[in-house]
Amino acid sequence: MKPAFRGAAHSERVTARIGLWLAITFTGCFLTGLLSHLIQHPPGWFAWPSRPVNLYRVTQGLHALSGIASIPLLLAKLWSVYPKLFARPVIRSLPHALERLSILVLSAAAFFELITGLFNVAQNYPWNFYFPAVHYAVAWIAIGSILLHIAVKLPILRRALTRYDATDREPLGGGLSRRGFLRTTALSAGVAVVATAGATVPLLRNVSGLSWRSGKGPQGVPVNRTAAAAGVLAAARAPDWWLEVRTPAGARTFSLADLAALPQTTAELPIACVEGWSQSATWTGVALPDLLRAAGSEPGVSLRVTSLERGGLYASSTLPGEHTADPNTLLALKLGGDVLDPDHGFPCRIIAPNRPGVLQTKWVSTLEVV
Ligand SMILES: Nc1nc2c(c(=O)[nH]1)N[C@H]1C(S)=C(S)[C@@H](COP(=O)(O)O)O[C@H]1N2
Ligand SMILES: [Mo]
Repeated sequence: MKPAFRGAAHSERVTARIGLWLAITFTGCFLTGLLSHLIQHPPGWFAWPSRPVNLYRVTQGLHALSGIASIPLLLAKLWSVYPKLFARPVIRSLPHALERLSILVLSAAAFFELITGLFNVAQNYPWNFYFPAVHYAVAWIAIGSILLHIAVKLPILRRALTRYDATDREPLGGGLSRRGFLRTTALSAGVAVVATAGATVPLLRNVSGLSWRSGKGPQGVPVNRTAAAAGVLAAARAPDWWLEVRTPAGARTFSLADLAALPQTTAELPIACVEGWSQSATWTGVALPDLLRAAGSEPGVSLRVTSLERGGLYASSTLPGEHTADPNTLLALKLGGDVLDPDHGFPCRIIAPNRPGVLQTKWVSTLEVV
């Protein structure tokens, strides 16, 4: 046998330990991803509260960071078992063949999820399929094959994780002990997380070399899609812009001056992008309950929000009753005390507590009770 294959990395005990860590990060990533999916495509039985204000910010931050931590862990796990992947004969029996096939599916699905997620976080959209739909579908394949894999490996897991073994500390072929390899793996995962966490954890902003766009952008807040890219600059600046609010009581229109004349509410609220970055800011505008009353409706109704933007994936959203009843859900006119920058949604944009960024519709033109 080649000496490298006897190295510390390739013992059953190391594989099982890293497997356990991966199971934890993957499960966390799956559950937070599932939650994000439910919030964006809520089935009838599902309701997402508007408080605590920062809850989605935390769950989606965990989604991106547990995914990032999983990348070095998955690579270490594959390195740990890779001699086995080249064992001969390739197929020993039918169960053995099925097990190998399931590992192939598992690795492919896991890599697909981590890599597409990473590209999405980096805001590169090199694909021509609709990322969230595919990322969501493959997540079920990944989690299903992981559960199957754990069930098959349970006897090995029990053996490898429960028994104390003094040789874990001894240097093996390659000079590293099993413990040493595990420590290096954990450290890589930790560095990957700290290097990117500044995108959502304010305290880490200055140490996260790789954190993508925190604090950058007009008015100190990152921009996801600019007014120019959305093709709304002219319509947003049109002097005869008005907002239309359609309720069962009829349609009412509000000019920018009408909106400014309504009671104004100021709230500290985050934009929490599905990509994992988030940032709090001070927003001022008309609280949705006030606006609904001014338009002749009661708060607590579902509202369809439509943007001036034509045809973008995020050009409209639905605000559920929990949010239209919340006095901190704003049709924002100001950011940090100044009129909204066109890139942040001038003349007005939705900013609601505890919501994914994709649903914080910018350049609003119509609100309709549904
Ligand atoms: N009309 C419209 N609204 C939109 C978007 C968009 O592309 N079009 N992007 C959304 C996304 S994905 C995010 S994260 C937030 C970002 O808001 P910001 O650019 O003001 O930071 O706006 C949301 N509102
Ligand atoms: Mo976003």
